[in-house]
Amino acid sequence: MEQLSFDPRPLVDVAVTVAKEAAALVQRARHDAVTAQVDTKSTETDVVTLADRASEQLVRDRLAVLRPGEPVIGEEEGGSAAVEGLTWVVDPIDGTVNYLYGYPWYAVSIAAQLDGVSVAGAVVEPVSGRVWTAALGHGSFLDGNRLSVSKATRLDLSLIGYGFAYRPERRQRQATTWAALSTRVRDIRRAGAASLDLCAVAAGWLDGYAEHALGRWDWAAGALIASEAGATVHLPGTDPAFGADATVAATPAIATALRTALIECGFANV
Ligand code: LIP
Repeated sequence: MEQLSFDPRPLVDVAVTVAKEAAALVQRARHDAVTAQVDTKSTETDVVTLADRASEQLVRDRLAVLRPGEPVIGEEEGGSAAVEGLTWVVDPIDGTVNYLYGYPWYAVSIAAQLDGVSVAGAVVEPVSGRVWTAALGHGSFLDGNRLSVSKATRLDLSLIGYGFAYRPERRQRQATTWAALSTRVRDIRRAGAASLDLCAVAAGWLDGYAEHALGRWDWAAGALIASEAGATVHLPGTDPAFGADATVAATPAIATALRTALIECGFANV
């Protein structure tokens, strides 16, 4: 993308304001949301809670006031597939299974994209209150502190985040890659919230991360936060060698080695 003709930082302020409100709702609603009927999506294990829907509605309502007329794509209600112009991309709870269990790695993720490219984003964790942000060309931050990726230089000493799709047949293939990769790195983490896994790369809590089949809402804010912290990031559809729908982020010094290892471990074929 060419240089932006506007300052994207005010969009970050909007994303933070709305994501904090949604995160507060998500946390208040947790007991009722997980004891009430939980619906399922692609499989019986792919859940959506009342709080996912309430959080997305809150975000849509608030954006309609703060940024009237701008389209919103959200995980639960969908939205225009067109991504031209300025569009808000919302995951009302990323890590819904973690939320269901009270495992604290979940977040509200809101990004602004221009013509499909993330220009501003916020990821807010309801449990810890951590606020991760980035604006294109202006760096990324955790609670206002500038982020920078890890200094890892060796893949065999790197900690790599990974993820699984919900469908068992695809998960089986992903597990094969996981097993092969596990012998070539320090260790692998599957923490269950893609937006936060990407933030973890930004903070140097992970040296790299790879997953297939994310929705746009899963990566829109986190991938910007990772790349603004210095990560090498491949978004779905940008590297055919990874297959059609892979998201990969890594600290630059291990990015080539991770790419090679993923390909050799069959990542492209999952
Ligand atoms: C989830 C991700 C998770 C990934 C799942 C799913 P949800 O998002 O963040 O890490 O592995 O496939 O997409 O459904 O909790 O918003």
